[in-house]
Amino acid sequence: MGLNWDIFCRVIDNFGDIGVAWRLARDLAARGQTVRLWLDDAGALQWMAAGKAMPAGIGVRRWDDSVNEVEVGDVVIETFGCELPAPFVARMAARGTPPLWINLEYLSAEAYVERSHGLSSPQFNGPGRGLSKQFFYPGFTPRTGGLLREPDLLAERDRFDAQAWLAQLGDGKIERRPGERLVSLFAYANPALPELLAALTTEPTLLLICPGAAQAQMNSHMLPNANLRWQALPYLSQPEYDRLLWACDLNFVRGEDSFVRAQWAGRPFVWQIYPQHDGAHGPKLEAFMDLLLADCDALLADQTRSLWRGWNGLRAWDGTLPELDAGRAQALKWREHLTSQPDLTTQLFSLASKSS
Ligand code: TRH
Repeated sequence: MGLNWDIFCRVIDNFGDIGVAWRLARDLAARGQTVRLWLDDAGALQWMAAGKAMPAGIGVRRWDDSVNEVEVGDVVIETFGCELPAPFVARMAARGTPPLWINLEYLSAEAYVERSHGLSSPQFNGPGRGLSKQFFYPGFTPRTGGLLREPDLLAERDRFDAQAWLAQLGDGKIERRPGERLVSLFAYANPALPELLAALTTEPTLLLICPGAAQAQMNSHMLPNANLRWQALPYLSQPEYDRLLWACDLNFVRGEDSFVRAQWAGRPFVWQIYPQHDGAHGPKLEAFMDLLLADCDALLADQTRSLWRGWNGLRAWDGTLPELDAGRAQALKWREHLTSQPDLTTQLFSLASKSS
């Protein structure tokens, strides 16, 4: 069933909003859908979508007045409460068959997600009178909207040749020495960075740092000893960033989308949560760790909690890194648990088929 989808996204800050919207658009288009992606700032697509031609089925549109001239699609996705233009909503209400109207929310493992996923908000007033907006919460359990996972993702990951891929990374300038542990770092500015660098010196390590705050924070004085080397990466396209996560032994990720992709990588990872002024990120972090570590060996669980809390500035950290082999087994088990649930796009399809 090929439908027309309108996805709206406002870039608040960083790259998570556009990252999720772009990944969703790509997944829909790869499954035969036609997508118009409305963006107020498409700047990050220059690197996120680099390398290949625009995938067939996706039209990236500037979120301006032209939105009021097009025919409304079968499904309208408002990402992260970005508020659709009133004239567009009025035309949604006037459409012969009203579109399925989804508000795609931020990802969280907290209990409210299961309670709120699927709730409807009937519009009694305003331009959308008569429509009903449905809240869609991604998540990690069967009573949520699931996670973005392309149908061939894990098979591609299994076929992946890390050695060959690394050889061409950064124009061939990334050189991993034999026996070196490979760690990727995508992070907000973090006062715990020196502690992390010290902890990484316990084994020969090559740290690959993504652009942004962490690269800006680094300088040569911060390398405690020769066991640890680092190299700066350029921005990679989304598929290439996924491959970076597949290639590394340990990944430091942040926000929402890189955090999810680290879970599909099946490698140990550390999540730097998006910090919120009211401290809401603390319980959000704990809720995810409770799920992730529910059936985990006690030592690994303790060390993981301690590292994650320390990396997020929530508690002191004693500098212990969990053992990588144990972490890898745990990451694979967690991934298996996640793959037993329907992915986000499949769940959207099932809502769309019920509404048409
Ligand atoms: O950039 P982020 O910190 O985004 C955050 C979060 O989404 C947060 O919840 C939200 O409130 C805030 O933005 C506004 O991290 P995130 O979510 O991982 O998004 C980064 C995107 O960039 C993701 O799609 C992966 C992509 N990326 C690449 O494509 N190439 C790269 O080289 C790198 C480093 C990232």
